This record gives sequence, C-alpha cells and structure tokens, in this order.
Amino acid sequence: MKLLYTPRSPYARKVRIVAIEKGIKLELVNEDLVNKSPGLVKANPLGKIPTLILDNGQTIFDSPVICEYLDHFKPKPVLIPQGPSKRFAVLTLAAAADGLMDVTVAMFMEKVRHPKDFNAAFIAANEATVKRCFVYFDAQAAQLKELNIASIALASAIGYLNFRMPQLWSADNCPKLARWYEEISKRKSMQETAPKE
Ligand SMILES: N[C@@H](CCC(=O)N[C@@H](CS)C(=O)NCC(=O)O)C(=O)O
Repeated sequence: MKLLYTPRSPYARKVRIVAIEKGIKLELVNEDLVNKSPGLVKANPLGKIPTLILDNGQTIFDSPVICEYLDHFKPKPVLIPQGPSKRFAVLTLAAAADGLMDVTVAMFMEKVRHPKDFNAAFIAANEATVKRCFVYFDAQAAQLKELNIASIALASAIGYLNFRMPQLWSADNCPKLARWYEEISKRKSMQETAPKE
C-alpha cells in the first residue's frame, strides 16, 4: 500500500499513526503540493493528501476514510469502536479534532498568502475557535485516555498547531488536555511522525 503524503500534514500524520499502531507497513510517497504530480491528481481528482493507493490500484481518500479502511484491513487494535454509542461519541470527537486541523491549516495558509495584509478578523475568529476547542477537549479528557481514532486525530491536530503556531498552544485553560498531550506525545508512533518541512 502506498500513502501519498507530506511530512507536515496533520491529516497524513493521523493515518501514519494509525498504520504504525496497527503494524501496517505503508510505502510513503512525499508529494509536492505546489506542483502536483500526475500520480497524485490521477489517484485523487482533488489533488489532496493523504491519498492511499492499494496494491490492486484502488485509491482511497480522505483521511477519515483511509483510517476506516486501515481499521477494517487489520482489525486489532480496534481504533474505531463498533458499538453505536461509543462509536459515534469517538467519531464526533475525531471530527472535532479534524476540524481543529482545518482551522489551523486555514489560518496558516491565510498568513502564507498574505503575510503583510492577512485578514485580521478571519484570524481572530479562527483563534477563538481554537480556544473553544481546547476547552471542549479539556472537558472530555477522560474520553481521550483510550488510544483510538479520536485521541490519534487530536494528538495530530495539536502537534500541527504546535508546529505552525506554537503561540496559540497554552495549558492555561486546558490543564487536563495539556497533561494528556504530554503523555501521548511519548508514544513511538507520535515521535516517528513528528511534523517536519
Ligand atoms: N479532509 C481532508 C483534508 C486533506 C487536506 O486538506 N490536505 C492538504 C494538505 S494538509 C492538501 O492536500 N492540500 C492541497 C490542496 O488543497 O491543494 C482529509 O481529511 O484528508
């Protein structure tokens, strides 16, 4: 299985952590997102990473679908619970973590595109969302103790925020979340996938 990715992407990091935790070997293909390769746009018309290419040529995207595929491909350890009440609680937390990635990427891209005259109201609204997310996740810290798709997605999202905008990460309003993040960051799968340019 080939994973088209970049070493910076929090979405791809989530997939890589899932694969490592399950002992699934992925062939990593580092993509250029400015000059997209024919292989990437052929596999995924959106030209986005992560995109998974199976050995039979079938392609799978986006990151939640790839994670679901990997959980199906190698069921142990279970990272997406089956029982409905737990499943939808975990998937909702994972969706919030994916949303935190979206907000952080959007702010970063706004500042890359307009370094001198970025939209300050847009940045302020998104920073407020980040702060609300910290409070939301702090209140759910007990749910994050289990390793599953929600804890993996959130660790990837906070890792990306720390990589791009470390000034926004503060334990002040989310002490339980900060302690949890420190602990999960010690995992081998987290250390092997730390974002880099
Ligand atoms: N919802 C998608 C988001 C993926 C995404 O936005 N990836 C970014 C890189 S972090 C990308 O491919 N950007 C290139 C582009 O949009 O042209 C997922 O979860 O996989």
